[in-house]
This record gives sequence, C-alpha cells and structure tokens, in this order.
Amino acid sequence: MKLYFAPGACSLAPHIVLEELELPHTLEQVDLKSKKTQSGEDYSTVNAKGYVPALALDDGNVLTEGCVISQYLAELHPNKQLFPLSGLARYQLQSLMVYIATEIHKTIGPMFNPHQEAKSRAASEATMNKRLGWISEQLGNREFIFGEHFTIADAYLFTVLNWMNIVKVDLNQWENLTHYQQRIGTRPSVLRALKTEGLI
Ligand SMILES: N[C@@H](CCC(=O)N[C@@H](CS)C(=O)NCC(=O)O)C(=O)O
Repeated sequence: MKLYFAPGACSLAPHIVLEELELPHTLEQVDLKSKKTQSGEDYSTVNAKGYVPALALDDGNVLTEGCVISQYLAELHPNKQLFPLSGLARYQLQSLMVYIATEIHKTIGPMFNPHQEAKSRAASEATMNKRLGWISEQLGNREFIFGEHFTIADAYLFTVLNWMNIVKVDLNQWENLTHYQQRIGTRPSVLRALKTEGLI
C-alpha cells in the first residue's frame, strides 16, 4: 500500500492509522501546488480530485477521502478495535468522522488564507468555537473521543486540532482539548507519523 500525503495535512490521519496498525506501507509526498509527487508522478493521474490523501492498493486500485481510507485500514485489523465492525457504535463513530470532516476540517479551510476578510474571519471563528465546544463536551474528561480505545476518530481529531495553532484559534479555551491533544501527541504511532512527515 502507498499513502500519498503532504506533511501535516489531513493525510496525517490515515498515516497515524497505518502506524497504529503497524501495516506495511510506503509513503509518497505530494506537492499540492504543482500536483507532482516526490518521485515525479503526475498526482492528478493518481487522484483526479487533486487533494491528499489517496491510498494506492497493491492491486492497483486507489481509494480517496480520508474518512473512508481510515475506515478501510481499520477493518484490515479488526482486532485492534480502531473502528467498530457492527452495532450502533459503528454508525456513531461514522457520525463523528463526518462531523470532523465537514464541520471542523472544512470550516478551517478559509482560515488558512492570510487575506481572509475580517468579517468572514469572525464568522469562521464563531463557527469553529461552536464546533470545538461540542467536541469538548463530547470528550468531557475521557481519554479518547469515542469509547474506551483509540479509534480512527482520534487520529483525525488530533490532525485537525494540530492546525488550530496555525490559524490562531486558541485551543486553551477548552482545557480538556489541550490536554487531549498533548496526550494523543505522545502515542508512539503518532510520534512515528509526525517524525516521518518531518513535523518533529
Ligand atoms: N474531502 C477530502 C478533503 C481533503 C483535503 O482537504 N485535502 C487538502 C489537505 S488537508 C488538500 O490536499 N488540499 C489541496 C487541494 O485541494 O488542492 C478528504 O476528506 O479526504
């Protein structure tokens, strides 16, 4: 399997999942501006959507969309319990993944733009505060965002919370999220992924 990634981007989430599951894989860095990969491939022939992540399977198929890639990987090793195989919990975790993707990941996009207008920035910030407030309530004083174990939602939430500092959203407003971020950031799988991406 080969994961196409850009350092620190949302592809970090499936990268953490690969490390957590200790699945053999290779990585191929993508330059998101030129759409060229480190080995000179034209990334648009791998994923015509142009964004990371993409997972190239050994049989030549390519999977895209981070949530689905993480779910696919988790199901290769069900005993590690990164994603429930059945029952309501499966849909509850999917619901959380969709929330992170559509309500946090996609809300933050415009905030990366240094030229975002003040009015639009204030609106993004207000929405982000609401979204993170809900996540903070869900987390409470538990160790993981869903259930008793590390799941694919922790890999994704850690990844998006990492961006808050860059867009100047003060995570310290939610003490439990700050501690969560620090705690998840010390997991060996997370440290390996961060190191391989050159982030630490
Ligand atoms: N819906 C996609 C969104 C992926 C996405 O937003 N990727 C960003 C990095 S975090 C990217 O590659 N942006 C570059 C671009 O769109 O050209 C997913 O969840 O996988």
